[in-house]
Amino acid sequence: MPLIPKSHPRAKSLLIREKLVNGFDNGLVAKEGLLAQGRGEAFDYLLGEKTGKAAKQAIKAAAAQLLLAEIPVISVNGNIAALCPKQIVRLSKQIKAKLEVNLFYTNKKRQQAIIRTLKKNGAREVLGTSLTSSTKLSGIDSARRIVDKNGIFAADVVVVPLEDGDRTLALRKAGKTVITFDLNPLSRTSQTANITIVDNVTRAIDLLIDESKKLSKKNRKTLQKIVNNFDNKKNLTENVIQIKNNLTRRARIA
Ligand code: PTJ
Repeated sequence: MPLIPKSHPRAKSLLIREKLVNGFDNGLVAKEGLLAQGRGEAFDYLLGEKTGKAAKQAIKAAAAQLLLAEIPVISVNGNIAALCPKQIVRLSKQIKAKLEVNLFYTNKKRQQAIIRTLKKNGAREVLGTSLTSSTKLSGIDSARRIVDKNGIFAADVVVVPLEDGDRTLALRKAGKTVITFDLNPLSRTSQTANITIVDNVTRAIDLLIDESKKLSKKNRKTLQKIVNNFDNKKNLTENVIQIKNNLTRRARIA
């Protein structure tokens, strides 16, 4: 008998947890990554565990921004490699983005395990481990400062899903456009990114792939208009209002 029966009311959420735990057992996820998932889950609960209107708008803006990019790069950490390796590779192919492994709790063994997983899922090249092309991004003291000259360092648009607090600002200061997935609309990363998708990455990633496919038929002027019309601060506020409305509704039911 499976430990998580399909009929369990929280089966979906528990199965996502299993992916993280398996990712930890297989050397992809940092211990702290398990805690990060817990923090995300709490916000997901408050958001109603669905992709809201504001998240859909952010996904559309992110797709347009990625299609406009000259050198888009997707930064991959342990949680992402465990949660959605197939989709992250699919997205990179759809928008012609490079993949770069970049860890906060860095170690060589985990880097290699993540690269192996991405390659098993169809990635041709994964940057982030070459000593000859590595360089430092200023304004960060963590291991995340070590980046590839041909990857994050050269990028004009960087996707940093499930990010800790210190890199987005440094990337912005380096003139890059930053897109993130973060269930916490109040986090420093959410507040500093150009486009924050406030949704569970396991739901939003497929929507971003679909939207990128759809928008790839549009011309640059249309894509630029979508980006220009997007206001991240306003979008984050809408997410906070979504949480507030959910809580108000639940307070009435209780
Ligand atoms: O693999 P490493 O070494 O690079 O480490 C990665 C983690 C995630 C451990 C590291 O970046 C970290 O400590 O992140 P934080 O500071 O815990 O922030 C992670 C953010 O992602 C939090 O705001 C969470 O709410 C959010 N989050 C967690 N799970 C999800 C999520 N957002 C979207 N989808 C999720 N599944």
